[in-house]
Amino acid sequence: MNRRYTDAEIKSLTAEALRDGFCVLRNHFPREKVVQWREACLPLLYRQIELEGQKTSRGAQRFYVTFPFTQPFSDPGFYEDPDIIAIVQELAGKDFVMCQLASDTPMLGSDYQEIHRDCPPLFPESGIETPMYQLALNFPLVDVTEENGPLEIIRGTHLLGRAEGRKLIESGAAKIEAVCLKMGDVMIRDVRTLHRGTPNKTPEPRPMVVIGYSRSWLLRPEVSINIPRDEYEHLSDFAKHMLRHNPITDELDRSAKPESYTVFQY
Ligand SMILES: O=C(O)CCC(=O)C(=O)O
Repeated sequence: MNRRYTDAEIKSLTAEALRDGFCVLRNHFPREKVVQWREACLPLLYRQIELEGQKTSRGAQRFYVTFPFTQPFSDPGFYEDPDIIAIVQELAGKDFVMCQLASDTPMLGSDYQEIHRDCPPLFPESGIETPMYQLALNFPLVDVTEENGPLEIIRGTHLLGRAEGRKLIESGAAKIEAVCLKMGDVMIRDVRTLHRGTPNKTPEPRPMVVIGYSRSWLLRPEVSINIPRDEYEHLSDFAKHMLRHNPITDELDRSAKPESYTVFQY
C-alpha cells in the first residue's frame, strides 16, 4: 500500500491534530468499499437494536456496535492504511496498539448528547492534561449532512476539562462545529476533544466507524477486538504487532451480546 501524502503533508496533518484535537483526510477510502462496510454493518445494527431496545446509555435511538474482525471489517486497507498509520505514530507513538473496531449510529428519534470527551484524563487529581494517548479514527458509512446527525466538535479543546470547554462556548470564545464527513472522508481525533452527537432527523441510520488506537501502555478493558485465528494467520507482521493485546479466538462468537462499552462520557 502506497502513501498518498508526502512526509511534509503528514507533518502538516499531524500539526493540525495537535493544534485542533483532530484532522480530516478528505476522500481517502474508496466509496465502493465503504458501501460494503455499510451493507455488513446494517444487519449487525438491527440485531443490536433488537437486543438493547430503543434507548442505550448513549441516548435514545443511539447505538454502539462492535464489529467482528472478519471481512469487510478486517480489510487492512482501512486499519493499516499507511497515511493513517504515519499520523497515528506521530500522535500516539511508534509502538501504538489498535484496541477498538466499532460504530456509533444515531437513528431517527435520537437527540443531542451532552458535550463530552470519550476518556478521562490520565491524572484527574492533578488537573494536568498530557500529550495524546487515545485516538479515534472515524469514517461514516453514509454521507453526513446537517440533517442526519453530524458529530459536533469544539476545535482545540483536547487539553481542556469539560467545564472549561463549556465556559469557552458560553462566552462565545469557542464555537461548536458540525463535521459533515462524506463517505470516504476520515477524521483522526484525540478522544478528549470536546464533542457531542446530534439528532438524526432522517429515516436512514447514520453509522460512523470508530477504530481506536492507543499508546502501547494503555489498556482499555471496555473495548477489545476478538481476532479469529484464521484471520490472525493472514495478518502482516505489522498488523499482528498492532493488534497484540487483543484475544485470538478459535470460534468467532456470532451471537449478539450487550455492548460492554457503556460508560463513555467524561
Ligand atoms: O454521533 C456520533 O457519532 C458521536 C457519538 C458520541 O460522541 C458518543 O456516543 O460518544
